[in-house]
Amino acid sequence: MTAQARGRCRICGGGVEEVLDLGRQPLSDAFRRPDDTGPEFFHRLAAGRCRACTMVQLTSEVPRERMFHQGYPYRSSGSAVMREHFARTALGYAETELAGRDAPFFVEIGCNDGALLRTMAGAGVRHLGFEPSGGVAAVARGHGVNVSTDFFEEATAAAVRESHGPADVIYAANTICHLPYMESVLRGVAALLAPDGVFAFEDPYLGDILQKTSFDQIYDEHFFLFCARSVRSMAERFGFELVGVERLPVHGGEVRYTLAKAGARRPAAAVRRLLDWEDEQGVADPEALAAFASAVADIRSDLIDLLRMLRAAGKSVAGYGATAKSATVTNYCGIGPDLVSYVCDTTPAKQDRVTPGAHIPVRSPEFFAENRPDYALLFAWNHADEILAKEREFREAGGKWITYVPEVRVL
Ligand code: DWN
Ligand code: SAH
Ligand code: ZN
Repeated sequence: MTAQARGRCRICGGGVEEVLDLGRQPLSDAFRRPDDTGPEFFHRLAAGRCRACTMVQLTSEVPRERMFHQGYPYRSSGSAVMREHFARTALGYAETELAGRDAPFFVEIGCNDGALLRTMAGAGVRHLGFEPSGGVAAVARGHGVNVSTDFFEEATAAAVRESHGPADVIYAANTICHLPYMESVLRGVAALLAPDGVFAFEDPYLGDILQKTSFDQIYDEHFFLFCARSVRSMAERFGFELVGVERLPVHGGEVRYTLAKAGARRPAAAVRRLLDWEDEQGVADPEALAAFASAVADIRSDLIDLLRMLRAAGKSVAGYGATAKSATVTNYCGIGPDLVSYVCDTTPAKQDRVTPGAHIPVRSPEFFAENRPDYALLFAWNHADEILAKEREFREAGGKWITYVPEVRVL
């Protein structure tokens, strides 16, 4: 199985024009054993824009089983802020959409370790999570969450409609943008969703990505970069209507889109406001994307210059957070263990491995405490508040943080 180059939009079949080439990249979550000398999978990572529907998307596709499997390492519950965000999200639906319904049914696509559904389980709400990555699905089950390890798509969604009846809410966080086979997914949603139900999903927002030049939101798993305009067009194509949008501060800026079956609900005023704002800003315009691509190249040279200068001055640098995003940064910029000697991360399945492509060793936070570098490169910049608060001592002892979002800076 190799990556499939397409050149055609995965939503509407229109022509896709490449806007940013991020070069040869590994699978962003394929952390390797240090002694593994076997071949490593690489693909060419590039983003493009559909001339017809404006959807920004990767120009080639990695087979889903290569990314999402038993050993998929990412755990949603690794951040206290995200645990809180998901608990609040679950309670919000329990108190609004689900309240007053007879035996309501809540479905989550990509429930991972159950960060959100454990609250539903705890509240006794009928629920089901789809999670094909078996390792994290088992963690969710350990928290009392009902999980199917099928990939959500038309056939698997229809089967759940048969066995469980319609869903009142279908929710997904950081998952819908991972699914190139969108037609099948939205047919599945149409089959499973109750006539007056809602389908809501939160994903990194193109408007924020452009504003912050956060090009590391582009990697194999993130197939689409959504904005309100492209999501509205996608929704309408498959018999839905975009009825709600909400900007969220998590993961560097996301939008929660709410879709309903066409004609079932009145769109909130916020939808028009965000669409107008996107028009004013030119969020999905080719010019904005060209400016983004040139800002990305500037960040690469600034970051490499800084790291080389620090090495020449005899300073030590470690990475903080072995994120999927950091695979794009290290492999695009050519950052290896010579410039960043290790990366510290709390995830057990990443520790004592090396990062994809760049092969930087991953170590525990305890190792970081005992082997303090002069500088820490914040790969998990989206969790900056949480991390800087918990690592206050690093700074107090003279340690410095480096970030590259929205520009290369020493904090
Ligand atoms: O969309 C996706 C998002 C939700 O999660 C997936 N495709 C893959 C993954 O992307 P990521 O790896 O870039 O996500 P995070 O949440 O930025 O990853 C943070 C990493 O940093 C994790 O490996 C955990 C680690 N971490 C840490 O070591 N100490 C995180 C925090 C908050 C910490 O204090
Ligand atoms: N919702 C979590 C996890 C996001 S990572 C959070 O926001 O933190 C994306 C998750 O989607 C992974 O756990 C992956 O295994 C899962 N996934 C990928 N394809 C899927 C599909 N077709 N159906 C359901 N889950 C899927
Ligand atoms: Zn299109």
